[in-house]
Amino acid sequence: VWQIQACCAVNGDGIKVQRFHLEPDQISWENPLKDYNPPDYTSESLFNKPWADKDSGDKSFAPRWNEKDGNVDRRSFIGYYQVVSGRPLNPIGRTGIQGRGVLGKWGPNHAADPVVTRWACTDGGDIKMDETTRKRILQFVAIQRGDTGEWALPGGMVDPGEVVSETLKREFMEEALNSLMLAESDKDDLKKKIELLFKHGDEVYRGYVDDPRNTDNSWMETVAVNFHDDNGDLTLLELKAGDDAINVRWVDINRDLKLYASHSSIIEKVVKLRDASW
Ligand code: RP5
Ligand code: MG
Ligand code: MG
Repeated sequence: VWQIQACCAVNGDGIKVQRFHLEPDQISWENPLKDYNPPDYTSESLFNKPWADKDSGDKSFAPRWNEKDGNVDRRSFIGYYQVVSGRPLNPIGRTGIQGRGVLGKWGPNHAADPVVTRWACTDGGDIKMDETTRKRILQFVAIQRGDTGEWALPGGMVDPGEVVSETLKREFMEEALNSLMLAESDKDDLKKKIELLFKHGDEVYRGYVDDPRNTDNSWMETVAVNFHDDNGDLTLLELKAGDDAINVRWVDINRDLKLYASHSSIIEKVVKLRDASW
């Protein structure tokens, strides 16, 4: 069931906006909901930000919905979305809040998530097997988010005009390797290493993210790519949390992991791909 996050309040400007309560069968727009009157909230922190859209009522705001709109990709991976009274409609359904919440774009907000993995090893250097599933245990690089405190993939928003393959590298460097705090020359050296390590990735997911920031008119979508480290090259890099991450570490993967948004369902796809323990 999508919109599991629809129960959470949206945090912004130091205030919590409580969502209109929805039962699972009230999420789909197909089911009429007579008294649906969710709070309309767009965070003031978005006003006049160059990376954010203007207000839906602003006369100078004339986006090309469902298209590549200059530098901004307003297409959804889910397909064509409707626009009602100048506002895109969340293709998954109601979320209990209208407006943009704290998201910059009306409609899809595109992100990219690097899933960097390796096999867990015993102290003796052998690959660790799970006793119940009799399969190898996979580890991934997880960050702890500063906003919610939850553990998550080190992903981030695709910058205007940026290609996803660059976002994957940039966000991993910023959040898991603290590249923003490096001197320019050190950053260049690190970038060269990451170029090599991220040369071959396997896309595991492209679609909607059940993100706690989603609203009826703005939502997250992502491309998740698995970079598997088979010969320990990535292990040589020193993990250091940076930017919006407050912690980073290799985490053993199993089905009980509780992660931010729908990240554990992305992890599950990597597990299937690598035939790892779940
Ligand atoms: C999630 O939010 C995406 O899957 C990605 O991990 C993240 C991007 O947002 P920020 O980390 O930039 O806040 O929906
Ligand atoms: Mg980031
Ligand atoms: Mg991030």
